[in-house]
Amino acid sequence: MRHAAWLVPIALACLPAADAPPRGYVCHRATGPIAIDGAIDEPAWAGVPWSDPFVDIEGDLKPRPRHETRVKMLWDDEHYYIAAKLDEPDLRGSITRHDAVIFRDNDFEVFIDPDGDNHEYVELELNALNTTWDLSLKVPYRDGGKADDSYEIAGLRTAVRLSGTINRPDDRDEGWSVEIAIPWKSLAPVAHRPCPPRDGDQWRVNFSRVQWRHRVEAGAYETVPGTKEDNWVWSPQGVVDMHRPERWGYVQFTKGEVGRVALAADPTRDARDRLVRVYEAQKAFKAGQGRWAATLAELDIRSPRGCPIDLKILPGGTYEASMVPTVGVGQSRPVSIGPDSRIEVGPVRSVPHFRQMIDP
Ligand SMILES: *[C@@H]1O[C@H](CO)[C@@H](O)[C@H](O)[C@H]1NC(C)=O
Ligand SMILES: CC(=O)N[C@H]1CO[C@H](CO)[C@@H](O)[C@@H]1O
Repeated sequence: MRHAAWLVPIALACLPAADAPPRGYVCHRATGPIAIDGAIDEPAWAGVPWSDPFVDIEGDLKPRPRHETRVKMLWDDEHYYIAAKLDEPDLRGSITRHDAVIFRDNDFEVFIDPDGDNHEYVELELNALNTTWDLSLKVPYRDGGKADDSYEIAGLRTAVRLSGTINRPDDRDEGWSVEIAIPWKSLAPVAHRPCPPRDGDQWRVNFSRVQWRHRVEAGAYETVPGTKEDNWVWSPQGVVDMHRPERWGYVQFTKGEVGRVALAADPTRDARDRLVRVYEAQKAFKAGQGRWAATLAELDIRSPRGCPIDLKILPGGTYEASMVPTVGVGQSRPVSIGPDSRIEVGPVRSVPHFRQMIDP
């Protein structure tokens, strides 16, 4: 029996998968100048909401972070501004060489994938000494990507303001704050979309804070040997891996006033979630069977009602999984993924006929 609802001649989104949505933030225009000095005290920041507090990278599976972290963002024609406030009773830092592996210290990290395709993204890490590491990746590590440390965010400005004393274990500190200005010009070559963004554009972004367990030896902080770092993040990844851009948050750039603009739901999100599952299942299947699965059944994945996932083995032995995330008459954009996890969103196309329902 077909449900009558499927005959309503309007576009219906497919039943979403159960994944928790990534975080979102509406990024407003700066209403005045921002001095990059680490103090988040300009009038332009005042009315701007803080993000949700950071959570463990694995999400609800893990306890809440010991110290709070939040970010704010703004933009203008020249820059993307990021401010962060990190509560921290024990300010410490040791790395002073630019482009060193900063997360060996406690740090703050920014990840930006402008076009949300999982490829070509930019990362910035800095510690409480304001030492930076900027890098870019063409492809995530999981797909064989390598960090390009020679990448420099041209014109980047960063500053750190300490509330307390650094590397002094005999007192209790309050924390550190960070201000960052990233020129749009520096991102334009990797953005593959308008940069600065247009009113309403959404970019995929995440923030992370690495925090090590420490002890005090001979009056100095040191990391407790054999301990792993904590990763506290804005948009939880579900696993200890920041390099899964599909789990990063949505930053929506707006020219509207604070409080008047709602975060728009990404109409491709459900398709993205489902296709990433196909990609992950294919990876596991290939590791076990030495070949890509040719059908969803082999992967034990079902299409959602009304929105078939199309899985094809391509000449050359790779695969493509794709989906048009709309049923009924309407406008939609086909979304696809392949073995390198790159997500492609095709041009808007109308969906003139009722799709045949796929009853699993
Ligand atoms: C931080 O580092 C940047 C770039 O190296 C420098 O221009 C800035 O003055 C530093 N300032 C503070 C306050 O951290
Ligand atoms: C937890 C995690 O994925 N951390 C990564 C942060 O980014 C650096 C640089 O790309 C990686 O080396 C870390 O593994």
